[in-house]
Amino acid sequence: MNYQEKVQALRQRHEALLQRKNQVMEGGNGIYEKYEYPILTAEHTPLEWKYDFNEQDNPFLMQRIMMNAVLNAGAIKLDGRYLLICRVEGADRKSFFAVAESPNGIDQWRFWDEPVTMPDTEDPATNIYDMRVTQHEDGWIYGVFCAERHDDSQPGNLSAATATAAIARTKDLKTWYRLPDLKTKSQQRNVVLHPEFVDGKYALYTRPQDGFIDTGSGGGIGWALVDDMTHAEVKEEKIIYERKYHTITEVKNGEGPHPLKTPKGWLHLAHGVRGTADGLRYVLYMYMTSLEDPTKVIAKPGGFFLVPEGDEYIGDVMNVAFANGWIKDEDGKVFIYYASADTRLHVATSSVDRLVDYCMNTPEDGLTTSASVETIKKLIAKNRNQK
Ligand code: M1P
Repeated sequence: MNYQEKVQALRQRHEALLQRKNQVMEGGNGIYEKYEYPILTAEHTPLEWKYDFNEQDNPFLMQRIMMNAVLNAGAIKLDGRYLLICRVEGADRKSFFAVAESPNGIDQWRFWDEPVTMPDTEDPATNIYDMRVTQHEDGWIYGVFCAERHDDSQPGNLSAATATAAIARTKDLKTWYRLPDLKTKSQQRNVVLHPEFVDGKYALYTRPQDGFIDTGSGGGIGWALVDDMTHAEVKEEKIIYERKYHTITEVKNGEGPHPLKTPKGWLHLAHGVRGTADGLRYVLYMYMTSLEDPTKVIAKPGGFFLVPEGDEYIGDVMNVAFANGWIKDEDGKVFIYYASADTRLHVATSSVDRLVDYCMNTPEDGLTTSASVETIKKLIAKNRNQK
């Protein structure tokens, strides 16, 4: 094959991947459907980001810049278009944001030509990732994401880092206006902007943490009201979803995307983390809060909602399911975008009615084996009465 033929073959393979249709996987749990293929991987990133197509400069047709992963995406439906603001990670370990678009929310995802140019603050971050996107009733689309910097208070420790909630806003996902980072007493990751004003203020879901990885003694999903997103400061923080011993949130938890408003309450997707002999296990879980008081949890289904399965276990960080984006369609269909093993992105589909039913009718975690057995026996007895 000559150079041009090699380029053509490369482009054809890439195009076939982008156009591949996705199918619902058989079986399932009735709560949501998973799909056969991941929706976005490093292989989906545009060839122009990776190859120099000048034959003189790149006679071996090598990738000049390699991509490692596409994961943890914020999501929004804008002017009828399904859009994901993905965390793309290069071979150099740096994450950046890039928008991918699909005509149906399921397949044929295609990245926009260029990654997002995110302006820095006067204290530039080393790495940025995991954007939660909120179309706020103030008219802006906000992106709240993690900005990671070296912790210069520990000069001898190359792994010492700090996590801060960074904020930017846009009208079109193309031009982003960076705002000052969120001011808080502790480090923060997994900060999410609620879509409506509450008592005339902006409301944030927070995740206070003592260190870069450890949430420390406190943790849990917090709630804070903020006067002004252009100088956002958390003065008071209240934990609305605590971590609990011997549950899926024992080590830490964090809000996923912003909650969806339903007639029965706010529907939340979050992640919970527990320790195992093999490291941390990240799973997704759900809960609901009251429309009148969004800090009041009104439904707390026990256990996990979605976990990595099969190939999803394997990747850069094993045993991780993570989600920071979902889209509710006009007909009530819900697209849940989750990443597996910090490596690739998937979609699962459900509906508002099914997710509310799941939250309202899944038994709570009784926190002991005896309670779990009693819960199972109650269901068995109920089923006996069906005969
Ligand atoms: O590696 C799993 C996840 O770890 C972090 O999440 P958390 O702050 O809850 O520990 C984040 O770095 C996230 O990006 C990552 O997927």
